[in-house]
Amino acid sequence: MTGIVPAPAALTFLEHVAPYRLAPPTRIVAPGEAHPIGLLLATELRVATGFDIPVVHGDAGAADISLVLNDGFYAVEQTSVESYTLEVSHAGVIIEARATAGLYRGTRSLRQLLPARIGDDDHGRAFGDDDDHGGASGDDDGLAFGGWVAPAVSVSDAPRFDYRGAMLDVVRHFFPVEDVLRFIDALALLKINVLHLHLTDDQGWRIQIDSWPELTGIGASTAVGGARGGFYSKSDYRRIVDYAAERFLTIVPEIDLPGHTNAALSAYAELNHDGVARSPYEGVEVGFSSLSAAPERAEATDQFLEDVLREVAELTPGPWLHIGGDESLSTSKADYRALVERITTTAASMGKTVIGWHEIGASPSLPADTIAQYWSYLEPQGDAASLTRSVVEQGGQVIMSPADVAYLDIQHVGSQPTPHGYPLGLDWANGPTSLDDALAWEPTEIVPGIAEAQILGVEAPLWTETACTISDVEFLAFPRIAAIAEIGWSPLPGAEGRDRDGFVARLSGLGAHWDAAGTVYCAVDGVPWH
Ligand code: TNX
Repeated sequence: MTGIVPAPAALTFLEHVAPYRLAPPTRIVAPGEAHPIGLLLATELRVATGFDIPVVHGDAGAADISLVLNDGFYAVEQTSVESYTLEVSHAGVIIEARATAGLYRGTRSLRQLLPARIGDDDHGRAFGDDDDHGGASGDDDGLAFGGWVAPAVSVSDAPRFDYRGAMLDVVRHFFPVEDVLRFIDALALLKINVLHLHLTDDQGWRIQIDSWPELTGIGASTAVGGARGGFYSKSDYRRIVDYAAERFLTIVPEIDLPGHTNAALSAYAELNHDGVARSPYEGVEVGFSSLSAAPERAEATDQFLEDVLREVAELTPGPWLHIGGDESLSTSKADYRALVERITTTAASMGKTVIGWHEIGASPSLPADTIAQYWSYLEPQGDAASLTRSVVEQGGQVIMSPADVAYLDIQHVGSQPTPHGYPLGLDWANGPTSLDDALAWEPTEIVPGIAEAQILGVEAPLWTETACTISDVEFLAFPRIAAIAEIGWSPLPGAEGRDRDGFVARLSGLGAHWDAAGTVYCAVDGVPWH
């Protein structure tokens, strides 16, 4: 079925209106600030169609795709910069928004309304003699399969939450820049607007820091199980940030502190409480490493925090800096509080809003606007709820990542053994996690006392202890991340609950897009995949 994931706030199929047909002399009309988005869309549409699709500044003509920026425009009476309307008919396509972010989101909806093969960049596979794929650039002028047709629709759309994230752990296994860019494209199709990169942990340090060169010199060489290490140079990292920004995603860098720091502790002896450098670590245990709160280490530790957080903030045009704070199980409570205060104060002094895993609520002196990332279960475990509330009571907000439904690294239900011989993923967090689990939760119903206004958004983290390649990452992420995107973007469900059947039907259409784009996904039961 043709449809859009995540479900738009309002969508009407115009049954009595003829569909849109993308064919020469279609142009993209994108004046002013809309122009880069027009260029990006044209680049995508040219690949599979082979059409020229010029991008022009002037006025829209018949059958053009028109991107209209309009300051005074509000879709569905929302103020979000991501809101947009999309009108598709035989007369052309008009995407209108008050900001460039909204225009870009509108192009993602258009992509999903067009035939899936619009995302196929592999001409050899798609346009060879394989009948199933018959194609655009053969002797049939590209229309043998019915053409590049999109149904006539009227969409008026805006997100429910401002923050809709995915997290990729690039430490336990390292993923080169090209892999990350590929992942960003797949996230953008789902209107995900944040990619949180977990850049440091016990097993590796993945971001160049000029003033502490051994962080990568020594700390980047390892990964889980002896896999190849690696790190992003500053120019690598800027490429990721820029590529994401063009697609209206913000990169949130995470430097995990004060625990999960064995890689730093192996690179610099002076950060250790006993002044002795730790050995590199390639296992998957957590909770054994910590920065030192001892007075004799204060000078080195404070310099480290200042330099690292400054250099990372300088690479970060976005508003957020994630300082970790999770599972500091070998840090005493008093030391944890003291260290988190120093870490968050330093991060905030870089002009950034601090994000930390919900444990940071143990600190009573968090900077204004600090954000807790909740990672306990739908049924909060231990003191997770009170720690999260503590952050909110100090004036902060919450990102919801309940591990039993939003963690992408947990095994899929019924997933088949992989070529590695084991089902991918971990099995804690009440796993395996089904697609229904990922869809059937409501962010406001988890932590008592935390309501819509205190929730910045949702995020689906993907830890990579078992994910060795980007195909493994994609297999774990898709399709469950589409459910998280739906929760983050689509309107609060009414009394009858979320439209599960509609989601499944739309997801089956999206699967065809993933097939065409070569995005790996787990063909979970219960979805009529093509
Ligand atoms: C817990 S959840 C962690 C990570 C692990 C993950 C495995 C959280 C904030 N920390 O260090 O990779 O479990 O699922």
